Amino acid sequence: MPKKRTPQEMSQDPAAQEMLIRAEELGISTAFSRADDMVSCNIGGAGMCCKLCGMGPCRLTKDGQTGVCGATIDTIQARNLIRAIAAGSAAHSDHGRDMAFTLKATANGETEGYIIRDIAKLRTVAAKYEIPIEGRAPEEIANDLADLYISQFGQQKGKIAPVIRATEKRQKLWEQHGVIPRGIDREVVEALHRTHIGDDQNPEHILEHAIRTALADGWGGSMIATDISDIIFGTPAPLLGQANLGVLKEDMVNVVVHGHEPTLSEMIVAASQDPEIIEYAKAAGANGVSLSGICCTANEILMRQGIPAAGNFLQQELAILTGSVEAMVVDVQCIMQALVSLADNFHTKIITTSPKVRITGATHMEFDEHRALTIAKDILRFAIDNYKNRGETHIPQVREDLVPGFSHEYINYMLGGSYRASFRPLNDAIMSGRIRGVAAVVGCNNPRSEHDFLHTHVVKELLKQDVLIVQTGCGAIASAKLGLLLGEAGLNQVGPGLREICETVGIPPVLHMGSCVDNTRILTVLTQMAQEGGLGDDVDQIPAVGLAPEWMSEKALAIGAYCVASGAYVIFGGSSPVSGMPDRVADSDIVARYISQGWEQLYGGKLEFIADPDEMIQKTLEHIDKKRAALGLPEYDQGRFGRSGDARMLELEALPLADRRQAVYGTSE
Ligand code: NFS
Repeated sequence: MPKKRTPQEMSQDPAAQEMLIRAEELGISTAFSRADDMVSCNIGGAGMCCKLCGMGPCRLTKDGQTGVCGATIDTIQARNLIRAIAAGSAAHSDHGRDMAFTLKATANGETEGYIIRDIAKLRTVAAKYEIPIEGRAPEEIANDLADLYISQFGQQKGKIAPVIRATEKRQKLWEQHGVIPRGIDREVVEALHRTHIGDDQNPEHILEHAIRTALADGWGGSMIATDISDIIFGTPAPLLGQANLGVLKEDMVNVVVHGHEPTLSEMIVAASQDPEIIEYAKAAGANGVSLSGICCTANEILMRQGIPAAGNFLQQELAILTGSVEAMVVDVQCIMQALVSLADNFHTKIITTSPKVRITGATHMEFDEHRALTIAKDILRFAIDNYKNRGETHIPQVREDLVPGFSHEYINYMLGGSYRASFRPLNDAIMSGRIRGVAAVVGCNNPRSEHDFLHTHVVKELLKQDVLIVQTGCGAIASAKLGLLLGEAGLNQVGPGLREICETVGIPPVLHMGSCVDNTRILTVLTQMAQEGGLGDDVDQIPAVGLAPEWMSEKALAIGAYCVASGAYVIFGGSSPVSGMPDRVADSDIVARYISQGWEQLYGGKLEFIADPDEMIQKTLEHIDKKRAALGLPEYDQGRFGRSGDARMLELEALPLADRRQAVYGTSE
């Protein structure tokens, strides 16, 4: 029998624990309990099961064994990995495609409720592709940009346009290795073609195409999604938000938006503030409509509107368990099918909205950007009508403030102000050793590990080592719940050098950069840091590491692969999909070795799966220090900093006057 965990072992979050206890009392299953009941398959989990044709499935468990067709374990693992990367790239990119269509429709006045909000970003992005901007209306520019972006998906030859935003050196490297994506859809289709029975069988050759497919995501679909979301909904800048289940309201109609695309959730935000809707809610006996988000759609509206996040991936079911949610409105990705049967125990309505996603038993109210505001209002009225059916509620009174909104544009601005915005101060801080390096801690939750623990353990330990943290996705929400996204955390939870920076610039030590498609903002930051000078001339030389401690989705693998191809060392926690035979020595695992040492030789970045969080931290610091040494930077020494700012003032204040004079002026006179 598998081990049954206690709520405290399932999650470190007190709000989640409270709801897990409630689930148990009510006899309702959750992803946590199902993970306990369902032992994962270690053959499939390690990528050693091939079910690509009807001669199998072939489960390879012994060294030297092959599938019916003769496929080796290495070929099978490579094929499974590229298929996952292709699916992840497809998901992100299809989101990007829909954003591009929305931009086109908005530019042509065909949408309802959308405007081009960030004209400056529109012009900046368009100018990168030499789309004329001078003397043109925003709509004309947006129309051209939308056409360019839409064409990236079906393009057959050449290079996808956004790769020109990488460093010169990186572009040459990709060119040399033949991995620049030709068209976004083309690379995904080719990944499927190559892995059909009887096609590409050389693991390294398969994995080179995995790189090209992932690049089509990171420097293609995802980057397009981020650009357009900023153009239509505004580029994020810091604001105040809240996170955790305690944001749900006892006296209001709670509507939780869950999924990924900002197109619908932003319209629901607008609709919820409409006087007509507020009146309708009041007539139903509520004090209005309270919106909150789950997963990446939460991050989209949190970053731009300060709409609270009810939680991350593993809290979607827990939100419903509060009994206080009138409607959970979902679009695409990371939506558990279990929501519908779970909601049957309460009054909650699950509303699917994407033409791509239906869940049996859910209410479908299809979204269409041409009638966006009308549909958003219909959805809200439907939720309000359900308020009268609310039964007993149990909302954990746990929530934390946070300051999200760190787009790369804002980071650039905050470091230098309007007139001298640049990454210079950040590079200087790394060069001097005040900041030891940068870590991006991103990605999912996974019920196989303690919810939020791996994310926040890694973050907290790295902060003490003066590593500046940037986060997106569910990882960012995990840290938010612990108050790590507040300025105060920059004073008392970090090493002395990083504290000086947080204090001077006035930032939290963990910068929330957005949703998972917004990992492209991290690519941009790293590229601009390389271009700024002093940290080498390409991303692979920067003392930086990417981590996905609680990964579970195929999208995470796509992100990992494009970050590697962009030059980053990427560490995944949990289990490895390419771990191979238990009795094989690690080095004979061709795929695991290739994505680490092989890719490092080619791209300067590598992908590794490390289950132990302390080993993740140690490898991160080693890598950062290795990169510092290679750049000839001073060795990191925590003792050199921290004697400035508020802490120093307090220290001086405690001294007798003469000693204070001595310390400040070098004389007691
Ligand atoms: Ni990204 Fe994982 Fe999903 Fe967002 Fe959360 S689970 S890979 S973080 S919500 S996509």
